[in-house]
Amino acid sequence: MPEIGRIVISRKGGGRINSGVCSAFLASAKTSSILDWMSLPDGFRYLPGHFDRTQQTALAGAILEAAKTVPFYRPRMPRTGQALSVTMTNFGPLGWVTDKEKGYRYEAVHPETGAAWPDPPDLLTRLWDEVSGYPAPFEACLVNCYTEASRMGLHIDRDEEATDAAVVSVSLGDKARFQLGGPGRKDKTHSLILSSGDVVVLGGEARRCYHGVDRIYPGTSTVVPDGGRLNLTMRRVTIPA
Ligand SMILES: O=C(O)CCC(=O)C(=O)O
Repeated sequence: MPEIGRIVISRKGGGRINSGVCSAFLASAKTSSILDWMSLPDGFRYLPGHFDRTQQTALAGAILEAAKTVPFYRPRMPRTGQALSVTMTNFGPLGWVTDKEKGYRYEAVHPETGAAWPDPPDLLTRLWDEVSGYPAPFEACLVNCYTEASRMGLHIDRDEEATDAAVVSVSLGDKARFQLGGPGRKDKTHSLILSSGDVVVLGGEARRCYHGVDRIYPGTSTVVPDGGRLNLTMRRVTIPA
């Protein structure tokens, strides 16, 4: 896997420019290089290694514990019913779900068991308070489970009313190649290797940008007991009263 240094990236709408150690940007013919980071959208923040190994293990454990009552299920695309390559569950008062019949939406209960989504771990609540800059708590924390073959196509998160709130994302387990583009589907994409413990914040302009995951690097972490990658994305769904 190409790695060219350890850097921290933050664009001005997202807060201060960080310093410290982190993972890696990479370059390819189709994607931008580290030298292009100034063209990243405002409001993008990358906090590498935000969670240490102990915290990563605690988060992975909390997810596996939650999965006993709200098991990972296989979501389906609206209309076509095509299965996504990730499985999903949620924490919080609301959870993001999708199926053939009703499509993308937020629901208070698991689509198969009818169980309420569990409360999120305190580590996530604290992270939101620290980095989102939003005056109300997140309502949904989607947990995506990736195997080696899983991908997440380029998309913009559009199912929330509170589009002024950042989306805060935590990576656990195997490394993944995250892609961040612009507001147009065909805009140039930047690629960033996300490692276990890394946090990404999509606020400001970045909140309205295409993003996705086009590769998983299997066997690159032991944080998730059975291997693979878990990604948590925290979102405010409704506009606070
Ligand atoms: O897995 C990731 O890093 C990104 C997840 C994502 O884009 C989403 O859940 O909307």
